[in-house]
Amino acid sequence: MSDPPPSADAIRAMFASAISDMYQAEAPQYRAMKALVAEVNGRCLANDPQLKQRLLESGEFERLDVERHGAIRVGTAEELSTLRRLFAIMGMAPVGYYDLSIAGIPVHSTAFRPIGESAMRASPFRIFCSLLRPDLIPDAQAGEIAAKVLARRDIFTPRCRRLIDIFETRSFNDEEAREFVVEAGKTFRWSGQATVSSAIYQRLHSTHPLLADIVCFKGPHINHLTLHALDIDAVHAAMSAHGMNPKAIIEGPPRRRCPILLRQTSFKARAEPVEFIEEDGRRATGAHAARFGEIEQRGAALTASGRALYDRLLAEAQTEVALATDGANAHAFNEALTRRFAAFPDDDETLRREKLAFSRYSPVAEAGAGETASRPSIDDLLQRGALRAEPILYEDFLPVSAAGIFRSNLGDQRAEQFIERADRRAFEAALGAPVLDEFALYQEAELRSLATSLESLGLDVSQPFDLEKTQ
Ligand code: OOG
Ligand code: NI
Repeated sequence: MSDPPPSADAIRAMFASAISDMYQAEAPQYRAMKALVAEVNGRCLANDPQLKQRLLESGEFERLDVERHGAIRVGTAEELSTLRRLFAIMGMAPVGYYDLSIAGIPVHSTAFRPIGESAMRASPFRIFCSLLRPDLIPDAQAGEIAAKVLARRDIFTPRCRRLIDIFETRSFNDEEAREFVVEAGKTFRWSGQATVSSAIYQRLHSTHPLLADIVCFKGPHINHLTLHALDIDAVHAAMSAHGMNPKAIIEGPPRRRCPILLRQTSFKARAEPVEFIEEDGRRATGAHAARFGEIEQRGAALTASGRALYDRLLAEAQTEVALATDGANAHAFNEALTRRFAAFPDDDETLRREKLAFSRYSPVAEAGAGETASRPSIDDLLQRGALRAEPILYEDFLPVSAAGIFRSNLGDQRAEQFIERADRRAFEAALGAPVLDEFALYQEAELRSLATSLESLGLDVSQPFDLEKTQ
């Protein structure tokens, strides 16, 4: 009898760990940040025994120092669609379409991520993946140079391509899975060796810094990894003292009692030495800033109406205080943000009842359903203690936040040009598949948890429960 093939979850966990080791070796500042996050997380746990208990129960405790995501940027449709096939091997599907043109950044993106609670528990690693949009490059000649340089490279090793082909006909054995992790990892490593001359680099960099980062190197190096901070404000505040240059603000909602969506911040990318190959074959040294480290803290997934409220309040805060590119007025911005978000309910029960956030329901066995002469409502069951609701965690990203992360790490000092030009169809054509709708995933998870709960309480769910009436 042969062993069962390694699961997608197991391959993803192996890959995440290999990428973490690789990036820590490549970027010492990231390693230092990882130590700082561990120290602050340790302090949070020591100060709050209940928090530790909750993390132990949810299985989160053991994976606390495991990276939540990383990010890469690619140049062509072929690179993106091959990545889709590569990530599929690790159970990572493209979820969401992010339009970064809203902030004058010439890419659009998706997140390759595991689907479902148990996969997320097994290994929460995601890759935020952006594709260059030549149509948003204002300088046609620079666009042509970029296309020519990109056409010359293959970001995958021949063996990696072969393994992807094999996987599409049958599953891997253990040895192939291990080999795949090594070969796939090579696509994402850093090489200080540019593939172009300093003149071409300068030409592309002055058109847009992102263009140089995407085009001038052998492949889509990891540009950051992201750790889970139990207290993101505390880590952010401690960064400077530990020799890191933090972003001025934490992107996302303000600090709240009941966290929603995603808060994230980073230390800024530092220039590192690179070597160019000049036209005459000589080497020239230069510098390139692209790689940084990020922390995140997640909260409840919002429904479409919750999200609309979030987007509105954030836009209002941004209108009230336009954040300076150097972040000098961060304090005023944070105050405006907090003021605006006072309008966002800050307790789980209101978020649930007003359908601003998605909930996961679970039955309380001891309570039972009680006498159920008439069909009880969800609210009845919750009140009676037969049913429990907790927020579903947001597992995706936020375009405005992502744009803020991009901008502060590109050294992009230009004023934002708002030219909203989403093109999801072009992105999906390049990807070779539709992206999944994150709202539909959360909705499904909510409904499934409710159906399972009602069933285990012995309530009749053969007819669909009237959600409108009962919530
Ligand atoms: C990606 C920035 C977006 C996030 O966490 O929102 C991102 C990039 O800089 O390539 O990773
Ligand atoms: Ni990120």
